[in-house]
Amino acid sequence: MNGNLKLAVQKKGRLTEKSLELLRHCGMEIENYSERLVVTVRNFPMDILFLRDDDIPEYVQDGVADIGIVGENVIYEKQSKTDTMEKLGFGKCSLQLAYPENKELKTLGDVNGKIIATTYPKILKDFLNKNNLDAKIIELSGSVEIAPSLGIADLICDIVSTGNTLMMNKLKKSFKVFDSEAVMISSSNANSKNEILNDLLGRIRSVLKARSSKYLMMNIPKNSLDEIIRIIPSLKSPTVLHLADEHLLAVHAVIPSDTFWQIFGELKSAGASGILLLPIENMIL
Ligand code: PRT
Ligand code: ZN
Repeated sequence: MNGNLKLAVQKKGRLTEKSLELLRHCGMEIENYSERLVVTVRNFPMDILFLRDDDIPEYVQDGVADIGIVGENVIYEKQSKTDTMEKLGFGKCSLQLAYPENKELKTLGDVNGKIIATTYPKILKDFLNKNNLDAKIIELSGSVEIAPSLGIADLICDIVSTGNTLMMNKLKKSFKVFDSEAVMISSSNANSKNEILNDLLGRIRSVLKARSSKYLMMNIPKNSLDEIIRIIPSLKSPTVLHLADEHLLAVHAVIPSDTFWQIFGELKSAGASGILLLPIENMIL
């Protein structure tokens, strides 16, 4: 066994590409992995284990892998004894109760006495218990959305992302049971490889930070500087530069990505022109 950090990633599924993309943004050179179970990163002391997502919590819990990337829904369902180190901002979805369009489900209490099909019986059971509800759970291994039309369940409890699958099966979402996104989990064993792990986490955090921020550049009339500074939700004090035209200034600032369109109109009204919004590759604060 080498001393490399072992990271478990989903072999083939919704989290695979995004997980590898994140690692590549962290500077990792990962060769073509398609049919391999283990790949060693060329320029970082880490082996990537490709597994089914359902197996990742247990492999990490048992120390076969030191860390893993998996959805919170799977961690909860598997009741694994692992630590969540970082939310990764992708694989976002929610587990929702959904029912046939031609039926009514007005209050959560209407769930009482119903039959609910799901692939997440543990999460659903805890949700029902927490809300003092009594319903029968049918566990299916897939294609939960067809259970009501087959007549084997009144409702379903399934993962929803865009809502297209529900719509195609004439189902309506009603109550949210659980929110999920991809997270990095670790086992207690990972401690012995703390240095590598801290290096990886530092890189991941700086990439995530950079993704949630943008670099804003614009020219403004000199006399609107105070107003512009008030409008910009800058992480730090904005940079103000003189231009050849003495009536103008250039203002640069790092802003949270999701605020740009909220302030765009105000910036224009305050006289800003030549507005540029650029992605940030990496950010170390
Ligand atoms: O083979 P393996 O066991 O590894 O993969 P899997 O088929 O069990 O999982 P996979 O690849 O489908 O999903 C991996 C993880 O991605 C899940 O555990 C969630 O954390 C996350 N995720 C995010 C989703 C979705 N979005 C999602 N939309 N997982 C599943 N879905 C399915 C859902 O089950 C339903 O069938 O997509 C359908 C609904 O999508 P919309 O967009 O039509 O609403
Ligand atoms: Zn799975």
